Amino acid sequence: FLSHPEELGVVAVGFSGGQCKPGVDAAPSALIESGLLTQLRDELGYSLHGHDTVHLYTDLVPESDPDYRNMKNPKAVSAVTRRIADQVYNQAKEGRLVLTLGGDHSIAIGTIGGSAKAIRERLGREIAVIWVDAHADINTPETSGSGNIHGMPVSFLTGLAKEEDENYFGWLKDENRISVKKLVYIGLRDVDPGEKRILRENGIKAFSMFDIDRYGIGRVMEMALAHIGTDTPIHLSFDVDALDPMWAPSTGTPVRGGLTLREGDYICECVHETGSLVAVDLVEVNPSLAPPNDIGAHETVRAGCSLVRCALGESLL
Ligand code: NNH
Ligand code: MN
Ligand code: MN
Ligand code: MN
Repeated sequence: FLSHPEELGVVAVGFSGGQCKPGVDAAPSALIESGLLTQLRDELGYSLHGHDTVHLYTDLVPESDPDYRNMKNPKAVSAVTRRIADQVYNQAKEGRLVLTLGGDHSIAIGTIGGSAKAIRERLGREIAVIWVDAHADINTPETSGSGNIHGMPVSFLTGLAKEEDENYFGWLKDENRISVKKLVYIGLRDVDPGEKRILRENGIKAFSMFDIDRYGIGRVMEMALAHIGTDTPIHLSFDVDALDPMWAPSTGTPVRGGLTLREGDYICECVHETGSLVAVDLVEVNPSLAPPNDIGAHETVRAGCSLVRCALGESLL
């Protein structure tokens, strides 16, 4: 699905407005400083585009941003994700693979919105999304208990949450949206009651940690990819909190009982192996949440780098 599979469009997004803990904005710099992009270039042979800037989008954050339909920082998240959608779209329309380094998971409104539109225009195809996360991030503004938009991106992207006003995600059009039928979750273990109802009522495919324990990650990946169907462009959105806090402690909402690093890497390797990957997000690394020393931050950044390298083909012999 890529006309230039060896070219990587990089979008480094230092944005934290989709949740309340500062620090997740520092993740792209931390990942880059630990050598991720140099490895992708020198060891995996990608030529990089757009990698010189870490975008902080401070110019897009309004002075006053009151809650709207229970959402926190709604104007800021809407404006920033709208800009990200353009950036990802511009890279994807060139036929490049797109890597976005977040930032909190609200940014997926932009990354998936942008790649869905580009792949539609370029190939006339709908993308599938593999969402790897401890959480389902499919609250509507009304079902959300927290009001944090990083818990809502999937509801806006699937059209389950609707809004007309351009300042509050009304800029999202059908061309940016994805189908609930082409969405697969892996790693879930902390799903809100309202989200469980949404998953059930819409027949959304989800592999929780229970399924991974029952079938093993090998079978789960077979089933997940079979659900999507071969020959479908894939956008992989990986929330580092899918990993067990043992491997990724430095994240805003760690949940015990998660994936091992090796299981996370395996998911990424399987997605790479399909040859259908068009975009990858790595989100929710927060280097400032690292008790009691910064070993946790270092380990989390290292785990994030490993996931990205696996998705981009490092394990191929
Ligand atoms: N479901 C909760 C909410 O809506 C938590 C979401 N937190 C995440 N999602 N880190 O990945 O706020
Ligand atoms: Mn080329
Ligand atoms: Mn998430
Ligand atoms: Mn999560």
